[in-house]
Amino acid sequence: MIKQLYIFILLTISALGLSQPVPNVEENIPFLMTFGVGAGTSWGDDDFSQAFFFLIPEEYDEPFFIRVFDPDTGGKIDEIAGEFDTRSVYEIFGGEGVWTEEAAQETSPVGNYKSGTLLASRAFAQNPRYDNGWYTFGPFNPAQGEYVEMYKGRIFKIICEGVSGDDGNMYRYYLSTNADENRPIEGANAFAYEYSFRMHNDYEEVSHIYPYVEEGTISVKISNFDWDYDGNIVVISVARQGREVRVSGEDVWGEDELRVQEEEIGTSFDFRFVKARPLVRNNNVVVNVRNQYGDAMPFFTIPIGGVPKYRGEVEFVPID
Ligand SMILES: [Ca+2]
Ligand SMILES: [Ca+2]
Ligand SMILES: [Ca+2]
Repeated sequence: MIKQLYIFILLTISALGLSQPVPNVEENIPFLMTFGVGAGTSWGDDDFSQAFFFLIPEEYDEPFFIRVFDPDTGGKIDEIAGEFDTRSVYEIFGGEGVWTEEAAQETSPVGNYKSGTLLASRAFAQNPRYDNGWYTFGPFNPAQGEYVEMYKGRIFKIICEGVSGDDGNMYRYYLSTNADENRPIEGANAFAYEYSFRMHNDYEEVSHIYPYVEEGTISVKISNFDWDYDGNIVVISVARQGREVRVSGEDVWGEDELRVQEEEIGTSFDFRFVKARPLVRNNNVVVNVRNQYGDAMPFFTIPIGGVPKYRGEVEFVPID
């Protein structure tokens, strides 16, 4: 019954989920951020590696592409340290174990996190050809992914790592049916167990991530790295109007724990990243969430169950 309900929810989203940029529009995150291994962690990236999963619905059987915006490190968009000398490698995996391998569902690049079959890879340094533009991986065949019954679809993984240099690589993804332009796959989604991203340089802009609360979740531990005291991180849910979470300073982790309420099961949290005034510029931050067993929880770019809205206090009207 629970599984059926879950699938129903996924299908409901499928009907709505027509856009597939990563990060997605609702997240309002300008860029993913991965630094070269030579950078100090005080720049805001704890491990120089970012893994993302793409979920292709089982009904979709055409070729698809994974497009990367600004894959290089150089030019206007990226974060320079001295001179641009960073190489980033993107690797795309499919096949058995790409997601089911335990290390793949962790938040650090440790053990067999590059599980599955390597389908494509490419390194980028400073490259004006791809600066402020797209590079396309593929075509891929959906059958190359790992089939996961619970998600009624096939999973692929892309890992971006800064293998040398000390600059920050900012980039985005798009899961597309087309090699030359961004055309979404209906019903597809993307998720990660840790987000390493760049905040806006505008305090009016609020970024979001949407961790999904599975059945059996009792409490969640929210960890954020190198927040630089840039305003507040606030949790909204169907049962929460806005609970502030302990935030981190420079080059350290901040942690906080929330008890999950019954109504929150089977919905997504809305973690809001609200910037400080005066403006904190070029802030990079890393976030992950774990349940009471210590398992990392997925953030879906298209929030499961939609963007959660606080349902408000229930009013009891006495009956005379
Ligand atoms: Ca450099
Ligand atoms: Ca870049
Ligand atoms: Ca930071």
